[in-house]
Amino acid sequence: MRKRPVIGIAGTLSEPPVSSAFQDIQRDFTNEAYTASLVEAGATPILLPSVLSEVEALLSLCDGILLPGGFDIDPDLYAQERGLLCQKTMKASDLFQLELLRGAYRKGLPILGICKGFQLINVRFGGTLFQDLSLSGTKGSVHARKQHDTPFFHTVTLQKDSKLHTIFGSSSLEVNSFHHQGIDLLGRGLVATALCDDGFIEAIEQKEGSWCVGVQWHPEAMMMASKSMLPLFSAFVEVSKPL
Ligand SMILES: [Mn+2]
Repeated sequence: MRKRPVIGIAGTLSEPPVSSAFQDIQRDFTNEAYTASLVEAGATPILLPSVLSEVEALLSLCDGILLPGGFDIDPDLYAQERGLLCQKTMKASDLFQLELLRGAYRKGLPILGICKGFQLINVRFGGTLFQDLSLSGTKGSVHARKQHDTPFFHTVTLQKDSKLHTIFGSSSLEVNSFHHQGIDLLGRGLVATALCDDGFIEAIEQKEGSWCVGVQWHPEAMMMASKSMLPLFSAFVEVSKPL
């Protein structure tokens, strides 16, 4: 039997729920939307625990890396002071995920970044973020809703000659939006490949090295209701084929 590509999902550290008997022990988690989307696209997903010293060993198990959504990135990692509008951060998660990304890129492994993962790719290559979209000078309220149970969508325009344009065979997409931060300065070697009508960057690709794509929206959450985002996961899994 041919081996299915193994995709490592970076774990996210979080405080335990109130029901836990161990209130001082953090959890390291992913969610079923990521695992189900990867399985549907033909991969075997594995959860990579946030153990910084094991990054190289963890990477050796993987044919591709998925960087998931999560808390805000510690502004210290893009050389900014924390502002009042920056929300909860978990620097230990950021440092692990950044090291995973650095290692994956060095080894030429395909990388898919989602929401925080997309922002992390930008930070890895020296880019910066708006700590809140309201600080950008334009109206950023279109991108986030307080009630996370109400899916909110907007249109993005895909740039010609981008991987996303090829993957979807279309110049625009309807995507969900659950972010209060966004890319300000674009990192080295990155191209903005999807834009919202208000000018915010919604997807990026790295020009050189690994297949490295980041999207600001949550394709894995969209997969729970429709197959419209399956081409993205399928393209990622396809390039992650074991050698
Ligand atoms: Mn958005």
